[in-house]
Amino acid sequence: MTLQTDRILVVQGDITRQHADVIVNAANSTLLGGGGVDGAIHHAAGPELLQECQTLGGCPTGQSRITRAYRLPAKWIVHTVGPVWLGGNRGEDELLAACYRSALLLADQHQAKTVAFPSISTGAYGFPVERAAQIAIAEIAAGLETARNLERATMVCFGAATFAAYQAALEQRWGAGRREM
Ligand code: AR6
Repeated sequence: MTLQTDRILVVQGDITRQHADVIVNAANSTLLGGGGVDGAIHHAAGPELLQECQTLGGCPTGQSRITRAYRLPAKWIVHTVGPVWLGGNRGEDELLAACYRSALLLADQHQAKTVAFPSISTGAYGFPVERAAQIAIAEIAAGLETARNLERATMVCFGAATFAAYQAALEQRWGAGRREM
């Protein structure tokens, strides 16, 4: 399933299978792996990814770091650290927006044309997915506008509920968009 405008695609699938110049990882501040999409990316990339991550010294919430992608069908992995949802009054919205901004900037600085995002913070970190989707789509749209190299971004949603939330956010921003099933 796909919903797309000219530069933003929302798909349902597994991000480790995406052929994009940059794949974004929803990491934690240690950058040393974990469960969810982080675990899937480390598993698919292979042990060299952890070795490189061990040299980075972690990453604060809202910021991003870049590594090679090893066995993934991508050139780079941008690891970003989403906020833990604490009720919505602890700067979570701004921190989540900062994740998308910093990830897009790093990808663009590395001459990426295409980038694939998972739904940052909406799994283990508990960020409400509808709210996260609005922030993600707004920041991706703004980031693509100012990018020098980036042409397209794909939101890769793991489940149907996540896909529906991002599809709704994209439709809300651009009307019906173009739907391809
Ligand atoms: N492809 C795309 N999306 C996926 C995949 C996949 N292969 N696997 C899971 N998701 P989460 P967070 C979705 O928990 O909330 C980790 O342990 C998942 O269904 O991976 O930012 C880190 O180390 C959900 O929609 O990330 C951190 O400690 C989305 O990815 C912590 O979890 C994000 O869920 C980060 O929590």
